[in-house]
Amino acid sequence: MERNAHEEQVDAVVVGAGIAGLYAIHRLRRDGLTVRGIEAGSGVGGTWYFNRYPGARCDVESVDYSYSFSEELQQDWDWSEKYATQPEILRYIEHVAERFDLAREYLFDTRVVSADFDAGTDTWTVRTDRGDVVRARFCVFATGSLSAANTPDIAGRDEFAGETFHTAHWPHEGVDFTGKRVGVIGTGSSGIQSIPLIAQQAEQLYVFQRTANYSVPAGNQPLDEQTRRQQKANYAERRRLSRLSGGGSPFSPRPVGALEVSEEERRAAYEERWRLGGVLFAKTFPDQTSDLAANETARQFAEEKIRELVDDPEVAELLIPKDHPIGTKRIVTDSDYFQTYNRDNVTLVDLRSTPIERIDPTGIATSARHYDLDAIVFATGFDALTGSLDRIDIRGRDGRLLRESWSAGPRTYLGLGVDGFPNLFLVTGAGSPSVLANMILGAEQHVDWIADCIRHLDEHGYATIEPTVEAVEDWLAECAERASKTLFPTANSWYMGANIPGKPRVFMLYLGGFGNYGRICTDVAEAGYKGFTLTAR
Ligand code: N01
Repeated sequence: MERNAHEEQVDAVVVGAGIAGLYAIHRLRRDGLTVRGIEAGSGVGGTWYFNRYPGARCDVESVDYSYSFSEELQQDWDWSEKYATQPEILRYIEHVAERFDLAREYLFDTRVVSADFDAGTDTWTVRTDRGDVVRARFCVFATGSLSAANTPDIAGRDEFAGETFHTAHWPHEGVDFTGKRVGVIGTGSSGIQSIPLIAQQAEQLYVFQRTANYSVPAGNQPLDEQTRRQQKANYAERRRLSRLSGGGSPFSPRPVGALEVSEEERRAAYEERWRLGGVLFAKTFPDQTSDLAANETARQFAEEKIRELVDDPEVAELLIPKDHPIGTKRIVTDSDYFQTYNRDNVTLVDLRSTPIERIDPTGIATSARHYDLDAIVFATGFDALTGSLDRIDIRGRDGRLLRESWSAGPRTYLGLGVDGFPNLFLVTGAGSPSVLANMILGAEQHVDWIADCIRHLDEHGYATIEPTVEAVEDWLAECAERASKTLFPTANSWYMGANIPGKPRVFMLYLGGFGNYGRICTDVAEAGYKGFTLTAR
C-alpha cells in the first residue's frame, strides 16, 4: 500500500508486531510513553502471521500459550483445542490487537533497515525501507527468535521450473498439492508438522531427510466446555506454577533421576509423558538432558515407539535419530508423522547415504537418482536468535555495528541489553531462556522488566542504561557453564548456530530455567540495575 514516509520523534520504537512487540506497545503506552511499532508483515502475529504451512500448530498447550496480563482476556477467550492451530492462534493475536487497540501504533509492510545511536543526544534514529525516519530514546527489538528464514544455497536452487515454497513464508491463500509430485526438504518441526498433511493431498511425496528428529505425538484433542471452565477457574495457580517452572508451563519433571527408579516405574513415567504429548517428554526426569545414561533410557523408549509406528523396518531405521541425545534439539510435536511413511505415496529419501547434488528445472538430483517434481517445499528452518538482528544495520556507541560486536556469538547481559548499545532492549533473544520456555510468558516477563526499567530511569533522571562489559562477560560465562553441564552442546542444533554455515558455534540460550531466570532479572532490578551503567540526563 502506498503511503507517505513518516518522520517523527517518540519515546520508544518497537520493532515487530508479534506476541512480544504487541505487548511492548500495550505496556509502554499504558505507562504514558509515546510509541511507534514497525512491522515487515501486513498484519499482526509475527511467527503466526508468516508460518501458515499446513499442520502448523503450537507445541505448548493453548491455555498456557496465551497472554496472562489481562484477567478479562484470559477468562473471555475460548481455545477450541489442547494445542491450537496457526489460524486459531493468529485469530487470538488479532483479537488482542483489536481489543487493546494496538495496530494503530504500527507501520505495517515496513522493514527496519538501520538503527543508529547518537551519543550527543542519547537518541536512536531508526530508518525503514519505506523512507521513514523515527527518532526515539529507546529501541525495543521484538524481532523474534525464529523469524529469519533459511533457504540453503543448494546448487541450481533457483533453476527449478515448478513451484517453490518455504514453510516460514507460506502463501496466505494456501496451496493445493492435489495431483502433484512434491518434494519436502527438511525434517525439523516445520517439516514434520506439514508432511502428514501434504501427503494427504499430493499424488507423490518425497521427503528429503538429512537428519532424523525425535518427535512425540501431540495427543491433541478438542477442549470441551467443562475442561475450559476448570482451566479458567484454576488460571491463577496455573500461571503461578508456570512462572516458577523450568519451561514456563505448569509441568515439572519428577523429583528423582531416571536411573534412580525401577525399570517399571521409568517406563510408566515415559508412557505417561508420551501420552500427555509433545516437548514435555524431554523433561520426564530432571537428568534427562544432562546425563547420557539417563538420556539413553528416554532415547530407547522413543526408538521403540518409532519402530511400532512404522511398518517398514528399513524406513523405521532411517527415521530413528542417531546423531544427538534426545531433547538436545527441540523435540517435535506431531500429528501422525511416523505413520505417514506407511502410505504408498510417501517415500523417504536418505540424504546421508545419497546427498542432494543439485536442483534442476524438473526436480532434485541426489547421488543415486533424479526425482521429478512439480513443487519443492523448503522446511529448512531459520537463522535463529541472531538472524533477524543481523539483517539490520544496528550501530551503537562510536558507530559500532551489532553484527560485528556479535561476530563470535551474541553478547548480551540477561538477554536484555548489549554492551555498547545504550537504551537498546531485546525481547526473548539470545542469552535468555527464550525458546526453551513458553514464549508468551517469556515475552511478558521481558517487556515488564523493560517497562519497569524505563520508568526507573525516568523517575530518577537518568538518560541511558547500558550493561557493563564485565556484566556481559560474566553472563556469557554463566550461560556457557550451565550449557557445559548438559548434553545440549553435543547436538548440531540451531541453539548452537550449527544449522547456518559460518555461524559461530556457541550455545546461545540460558539453561538455568525460566523461574530462576525471572528471579535473577528481578534481583538485578531491585539492586538498582546491578551490572548496568546508568547515566544522568
Ligand atoms: O527448522 P529446523 P524448523 N539440505 O532447523 C534441514 C520452532 N517451530 O523450521 O538437521 C538438506 O528444526 C535440516 O537438516 P539438518 C521450533 O522451535 C516450532 O523445522 O541440518 N536438509 C532440518 O531437518 C523448531 O525447532 C513449531 O541435517 C537441510 C530442517 O531442514 C524451530 O522452529 C513448529 C538443509 C530444518 O529444521 C525450527 O524448526 C515449527 C540442506 N541444505 C517450528 N538445510 C511448533 O510446533 C537444512 N536442512 C510450535
